[in-house]
Amino acid sequence: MTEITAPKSSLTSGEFTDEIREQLKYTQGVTPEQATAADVYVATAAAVRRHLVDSWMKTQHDMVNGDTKAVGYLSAEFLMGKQLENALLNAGLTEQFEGAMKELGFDTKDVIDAEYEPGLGNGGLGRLAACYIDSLASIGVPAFGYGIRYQYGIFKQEFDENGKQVETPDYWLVNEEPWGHVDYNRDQRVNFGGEVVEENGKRVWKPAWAVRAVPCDYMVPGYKSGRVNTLRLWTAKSYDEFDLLTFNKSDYLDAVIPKVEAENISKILYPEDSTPQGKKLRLEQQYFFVSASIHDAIRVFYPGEKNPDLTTLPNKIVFQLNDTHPVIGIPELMRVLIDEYGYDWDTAWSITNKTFNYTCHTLLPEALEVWPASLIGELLPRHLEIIKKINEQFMSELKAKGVADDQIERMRIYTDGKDASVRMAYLATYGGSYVNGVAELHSELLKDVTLKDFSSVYPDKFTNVTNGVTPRRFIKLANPRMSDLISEGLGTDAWLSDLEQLKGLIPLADDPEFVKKFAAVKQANKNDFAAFAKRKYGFDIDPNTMFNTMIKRLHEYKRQALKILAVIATYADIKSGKVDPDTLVPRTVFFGAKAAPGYYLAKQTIQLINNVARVINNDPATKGKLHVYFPWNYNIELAQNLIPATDLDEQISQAGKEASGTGNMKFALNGALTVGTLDGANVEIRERVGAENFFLFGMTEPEVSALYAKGYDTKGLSREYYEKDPQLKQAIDMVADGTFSNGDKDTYKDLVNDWLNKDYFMTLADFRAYMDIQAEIEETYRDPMKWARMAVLNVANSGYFSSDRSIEDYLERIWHTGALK
Ligand code: 8GP
Repeated sequence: MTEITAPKSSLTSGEFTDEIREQLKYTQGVTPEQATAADVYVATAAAVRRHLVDSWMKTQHDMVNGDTKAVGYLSAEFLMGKQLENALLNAGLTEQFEGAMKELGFDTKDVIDAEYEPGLGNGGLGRLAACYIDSLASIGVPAFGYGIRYQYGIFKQEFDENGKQVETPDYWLVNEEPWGHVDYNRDQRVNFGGEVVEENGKRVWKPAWAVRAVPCDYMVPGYKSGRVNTLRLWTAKSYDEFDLLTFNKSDYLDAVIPKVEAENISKILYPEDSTPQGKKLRLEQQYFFVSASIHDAIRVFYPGEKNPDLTTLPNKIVFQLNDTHPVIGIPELMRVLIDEYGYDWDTAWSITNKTFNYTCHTLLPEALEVWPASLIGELLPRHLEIIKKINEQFMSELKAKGVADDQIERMRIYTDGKDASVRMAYLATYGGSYVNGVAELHSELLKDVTLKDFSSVYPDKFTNVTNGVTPRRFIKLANPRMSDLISEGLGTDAWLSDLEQLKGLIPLADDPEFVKKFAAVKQANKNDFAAFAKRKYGFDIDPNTMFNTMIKRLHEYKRQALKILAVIATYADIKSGKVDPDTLVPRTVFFGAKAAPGYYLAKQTIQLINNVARVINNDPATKGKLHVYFPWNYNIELAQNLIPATDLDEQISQAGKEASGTGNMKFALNGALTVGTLDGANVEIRERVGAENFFLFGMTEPEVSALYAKGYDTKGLSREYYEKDPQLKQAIDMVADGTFSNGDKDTYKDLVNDWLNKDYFMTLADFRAYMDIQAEIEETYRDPMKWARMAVLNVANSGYFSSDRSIEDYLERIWHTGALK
């Protein structure tokens, strides 16, 4: 860990107030009396940025002039969350801010709330990127996050009167956005289309059109490191405002078409999670940001050099490919080195191979991007040639290594024939130095299943880095009460940059006074959440019930369906009198989830959950005993409010499907107990917090595989589970009979059909085990001290899941670099 302990700034509140006043005057043009909370937010952001500028410039200077290799984190998504509080914390200005707000007569909360949350990511993959750039800066490693400044982030989710998801565009730039600095002078030209011709014995790309990539820079301040890195997000601009000839013919709309088409590239984030969309625009986006970033890195590290020695590039920067989205960077760097700088193929290959590494974030084979060769050929003809040549080299290399012909065929990066295509995960695996999965189980499955052919030939390429989350945002900011209690318990707040120090809390789990305080913190957080939910959603939540939360993207493999079927089963038991509601632990179940707009069964599940909530919440029979709430538009803000208030969190994916999960880590670190399967990082969380402090249920990955082998999904075996288990049957029958659709039997028929005839993710097969574990959960919850003790032990033993540790692992296993001196 870094030893630099920089700001607490010596600035006084009064001085900070003056700086904010100055910004109000000169940037906003308002007096403090005229200012709204939104004005004060913008002015404060500008004032904070000023405090970061010197460290930012120094970090850039040291990065270029020192001998520490930088990290270029290439990611199509950065799900940053609101910036103000985080920037204040990392700049050491939190207290000054509080003082300034008092002086100016503003509520800090109103000012923080005025920020519009940017949603430039879909879920786990994008949020992980945000945690990683926070940790890189906090450890003091020079780094660039490179991505796209989408004009529209992940869609806003609303529910209509039938409980269906409705998507509306998320125009996050409606108001002033004070964090980004648009740098028109450091733009890059990105070419597309055209053809490749032979000139003087060389292949020369003659592109048909070009887009101007303009960077917008965001400072990424480290926590107490004195370092500030850069998140550089590219915007697509047209080189032509409009076509004068067409305009003169009075066809204004046609005249702006080229501009609109060029600028479309950074218009919207693809709202897919874990499934790729084979869209041309998506490939354009990928190439756009990767090409601009590679050229940018060369500009930064070889300033002003006409003939840079790019054989030193791997000593200057290492590029991490965040999933397959930026993999076109491999042929792009080859092209740049060969076509633009005149290197021979082998030298270019050696540089490229050393510069790139690839992180895979999925186990769903359909999520590994495969691009039609024809599309690559149309947009990037020179790259297609290079990819074919890489493939030839690869095939020969495999042959020389004695790999069997059928295996070589299976490993093709470029597949010939009518439907010729390019497998981006294979290109990344061969083209870079290392491949990592994001949790131990995931990395094992990558080696043994998904990329087995590759790991058998290149075993040393494969490694694991278990994900992590930043404790600054997800403990300190999200859960200030618990943070204070931890600091009180440990006698220091140094744990915020060395999270394993939480282990010091282990003895306190046996100190009843501490455990009581811990329980009181949870209760206070629940009270706060109830108030927040009332304000924001109009919900009337009873904070004296167990808060049971499932928040994540909606996907069949994550099995929100299992949770809602269990809720329905309990409801049915209450209604039929089988269960006396007074014997149940009163429970409030929360869901938060967006479904990809084109994902039909996921959207049906949302509709079902909303209607189960409507029916149950309005039924006097379950009043005070069982309630369901589905706050819409799940985002980072909701996560930061709900996670600290949760007693029990759900990590119930089918074993072998969730690559890692990071929500599971945030919950454990905030003192929620987990009910979960042996999947993704759950395995490691359980190992660390102790089996006795984790509610495990369900099939293991080998059991899942065995059940597939029996034909579970192909022979309709799920129906047997339905027939055999009256409680399950009852729950599914209620979905089918219109109980949750005002009597209409068709509303959920596709969902029900799927459960009974296919159920690929084995919801029905795991239902009984899931219901059985509930008894244990309830019994434990009835003993508040026991529950709180287990929660303390979850917090104490989860320090490993800091993203600082993940970054240390990347540094050691993959990047081979470190902090700036
Ligand atoms: C997600 C995984 O589903 C999740 O388990 C993991 O915690 C997270 O990445 C961060 O590693 N994966 C994706 O979002 C993903 O694979 N997205 C691309 C395929 C579109």
